[in-house]
Amino acid sequence: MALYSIIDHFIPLQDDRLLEIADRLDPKLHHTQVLPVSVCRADGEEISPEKMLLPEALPAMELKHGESVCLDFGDHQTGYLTLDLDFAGSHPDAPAHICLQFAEHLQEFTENSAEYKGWVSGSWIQEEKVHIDVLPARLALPRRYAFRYLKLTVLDTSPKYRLVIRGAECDAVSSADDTDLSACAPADPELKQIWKICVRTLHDCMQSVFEDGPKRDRRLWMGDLRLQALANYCTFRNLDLVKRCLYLFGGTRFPDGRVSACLFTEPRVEADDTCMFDYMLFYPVVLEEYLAEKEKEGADRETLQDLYGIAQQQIDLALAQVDADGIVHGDRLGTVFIDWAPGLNKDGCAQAVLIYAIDYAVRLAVRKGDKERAAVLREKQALLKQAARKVFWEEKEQCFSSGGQKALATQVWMVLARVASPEEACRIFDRAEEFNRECGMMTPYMHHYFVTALLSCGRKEEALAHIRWYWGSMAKAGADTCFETWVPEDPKASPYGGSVVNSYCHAWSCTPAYLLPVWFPEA
Ligand code: RAM
Repeated sequence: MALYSIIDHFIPLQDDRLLEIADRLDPKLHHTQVLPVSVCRADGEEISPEKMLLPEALPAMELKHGESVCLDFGDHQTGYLTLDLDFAGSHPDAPAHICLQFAEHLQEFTENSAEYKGWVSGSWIQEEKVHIDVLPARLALPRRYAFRYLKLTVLDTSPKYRLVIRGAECDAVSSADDTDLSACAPADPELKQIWKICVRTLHDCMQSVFEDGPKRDRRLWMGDLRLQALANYCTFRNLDLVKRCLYLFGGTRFPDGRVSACLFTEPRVEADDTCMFDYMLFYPVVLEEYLAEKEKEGADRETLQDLYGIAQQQIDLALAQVDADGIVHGDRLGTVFIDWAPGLNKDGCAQAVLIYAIDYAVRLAVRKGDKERAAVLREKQALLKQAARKVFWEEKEQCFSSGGQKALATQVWMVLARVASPEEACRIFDRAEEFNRECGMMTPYMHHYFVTALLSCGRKEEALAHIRWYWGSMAKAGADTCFETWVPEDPKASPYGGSVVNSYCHAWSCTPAYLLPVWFPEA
């Protein structure tokens, strides 16, 4: 189901002072030159690691009409490609027409982009057709790509010559500095592999903002930012990048003050005309977590001063949607994300996210010395909890149900919001499988919250087992970086109507880089 809104003549509210501060925090990008580590012919055959040869073999692979090669750059890269092209045979009497396909995961080469008819634009598919009129040529592609593999197919040359690739390089970019990596990898080999792909994911998504994915949508989303910031605190510790993102979200908002679900930074900073109830509520969460982290290096009163009002406003705007019965009903919720699981009823989750976000707004109020606000919020939160209990708790069934559905996501968010007592919460997860069958989870984003809900009721072993199983199955499926959506029993699942637009390096999926060091330092 499409999840965006289109508002005619949308003019975001703009705060130039906040945007100037964000601009001053624009990070320097680090450049690394990456060469292919192996190559192989790929003429219609399946590409497999066993067929790969050393890159020195590349120039000898002269390509005629319809022939292809695949280059492997050794790991996931976010960057710019340059190719040195030449010819063998007679002087070229016609242009070389080539097709370049970039893949983060080999599975992408098995897709037919022409067949894609989903709701997310097919223009994200990383495929280019280029004419080269004069050879030899140095072809520097202007677009930034996210890839490990490159497939080059000759659509046509002429019978008089063959295309030769003398060299290829990627100018990989990231604002994360590997030398700043403060975290240590877990000793356990399986967890170490998971941690490694998570860190690589975050690294490749850290650009001038925390991008959701460098393949798609390449922009800053609030829900994603929350999880990226957590992983960043345990790895690259670029606190200024989190601060920049908070100022960006604060500096361009909906005219009524709501924080947008995502924003653009090019050609100028501008809020997207999509707002999501849960995402807007993560603003106070990210701000509070940033300030708590920053405190370890010395307090940041300025950021608190600048953004406190905006954070509290998100709660107030959400509270304004609460009905007399203490519930934010579906018709007043607007768009809610939570997860891509098809058919998920999100009403209960949304109510729970509001209760959860108030915890952070209270902490912000305490930090600010705003006792009155803290007291008001606590009161409101208690009412919201009571109402949630009344409407969503099924006494007989001892679980939560939303719109008649007992989805796992609803249990997770209600537990995180502490609408269930600790004993009830713990018992709920004895039946996780039952709720999963009723309506399961589709994204690593939601799986993260499942793991934290398990941890919140002391089910530590299960939380670790879940990380091993879920992220481990991604690693076994050949992930160099974490996938955007992942259903182990249905690897091609996509919320978009075709997995060809799925992102295979998506930062909201990298949270074991936070969960493992914080919760399992002994692992
Ligand atoms: C997807 C993006 C992003 C997510 C939104 C809700 O399109 O990939 O990561 O935050 O949906």
